[in-house]
Amino acid sequence: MPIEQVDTPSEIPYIQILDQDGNVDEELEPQIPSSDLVDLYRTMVKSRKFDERRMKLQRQGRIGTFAPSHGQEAAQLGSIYATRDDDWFVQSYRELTANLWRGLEVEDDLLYAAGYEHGMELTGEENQTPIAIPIASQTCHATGIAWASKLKGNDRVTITYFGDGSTSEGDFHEAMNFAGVFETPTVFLCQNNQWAISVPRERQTASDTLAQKAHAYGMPGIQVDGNDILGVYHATKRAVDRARAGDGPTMIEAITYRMNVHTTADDPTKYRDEEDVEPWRERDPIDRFRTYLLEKDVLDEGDHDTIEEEVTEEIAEAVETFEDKAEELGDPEDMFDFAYSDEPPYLAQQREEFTDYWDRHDVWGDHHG
Ligand SMILES: Cc1ncc(C[n+]2csc(CCOP(=O)(O)OP(=O)(O)O)c2C)c(N)n1
Ligand SMILES: [Mg+2]
Repeated sequence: MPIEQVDTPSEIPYIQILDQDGNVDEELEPQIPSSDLVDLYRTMVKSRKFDERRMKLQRQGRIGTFAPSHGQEAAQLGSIYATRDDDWFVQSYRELTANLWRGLEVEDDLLYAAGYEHGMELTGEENQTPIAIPIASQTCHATGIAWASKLKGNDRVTITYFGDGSTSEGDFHEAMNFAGVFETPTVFLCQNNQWAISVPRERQTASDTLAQKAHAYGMPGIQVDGNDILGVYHATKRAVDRARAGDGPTMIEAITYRMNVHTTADDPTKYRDEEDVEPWRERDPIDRFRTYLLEKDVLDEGDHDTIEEEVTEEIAEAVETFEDKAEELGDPEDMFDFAYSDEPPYLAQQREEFTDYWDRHDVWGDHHG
C-alpha cells in the first residue's frame, strides 16, 4: 500500500499592510476614522515617552524594575484596538501600550512600580487581569475566562498577550489545547520580540514559525508584521470576529523586536550585538505610522510636535501626582502582607532589609520642587 500524505493544515498567512517605508496596501487598508488614527498615534508616542521617562526614574531609584514596551507599540496597540472595551484583556508584564489604550493612568503604573499594590487595584469592572510575572500562566487564565464567557452565553472575547519564550512553557500548551478542544473565544497574541531575556528566538524552539504551534491545537495560526499597526489590527480583527461568532480561538504571531533591555535589571550588551538591533531601528513602528498619517494628511508636522509636547507635559504632571500619592500612602511595606498567613523566614528577612533601607533613606524627601 503506498504511503499517503495526511491532509493537515500547514499554511500560515503572513500579513503586512504598511511596509517599512510607510507604503500602504490599499486593498487591505482598514477604514479607521481619522480621530481614532490620531488617538492611536498619540498613545504610541505617549508609551514611548513614558518608557524613556520611567527608565530615568528607575535609574534615579524613584521606582523599581519594569519591562519596557519600546519597539512593540504597534503589536500591542493594533491588537487591543481590534477588541471591544468590555472584552477581556489578559496581560503579561510588557503591555504598557495596550494598558494606556485601556485607560491606565501613568501615576498608577508608577505607584505599582514603586511597590504600591494600590497602583494595580482592580474594581472587577475592568474585565482585565493584573500583571502576570510567571511566564505563560496568564494564557491558562485567558482560556478559563473565555470558557466562562462561552458558558454564560455572552459574546465577550478574551485576548491574551505573551512572548516568544512563553511558547516553550507547559502552561501555554495546556491553554492552547483546552482552548482548541472547547472552542473558547480566545485570541492568543504572541509578541515575538526575538528574545526571552538573553535566549534568542532560534535557541528557543526548532519550530520554523511560532504561529504553526496553533495547528497542533486545531486552531488557525497567523503571522503578522508586528511593527505594522494596520497589519496587526487586520489580523486581530479577523481573530476577534471569529471568536465572537463562536468559531473558536486563533493564535497570532506578531513579529517585532525588543529594542531595549528585558527589564531594568538586564544589560543586553552582554549577549547581543548592536548590529543585530540596527536593522530594527529602520522598522520603528511609530516612525512608520507617522509616515502613513502624514501622507494621508491626518497629521502634519506641526501636529506631531504638539502631540509630543502634550504627552511629555502629561507625563511630567503624572510623575508629580505619583510622588504626592506615594508620600501620602507612606511606606509600601504592605507588599509583604498578603501572600502568606505565616510569613516564611526568607520573606521576614526581606521585610527587615526593606524597612531598614526605608529608614535610612529619605525616599520622597528630595524629589519635590
Ligand atoms: C515560570 C517562569 N519561569 C521563568 C521566569 C523568568 N523570566 C522572566 S521573563 C522571562 C523571559 C520571557 O520571554 P518571552 O516570553 O519571550 O517574553 P518577553 O520578556 O520577551 O516579553 C523569563 C524566563 C518567570 N518569570 N516565570
Ligand atoms: Mg520575547
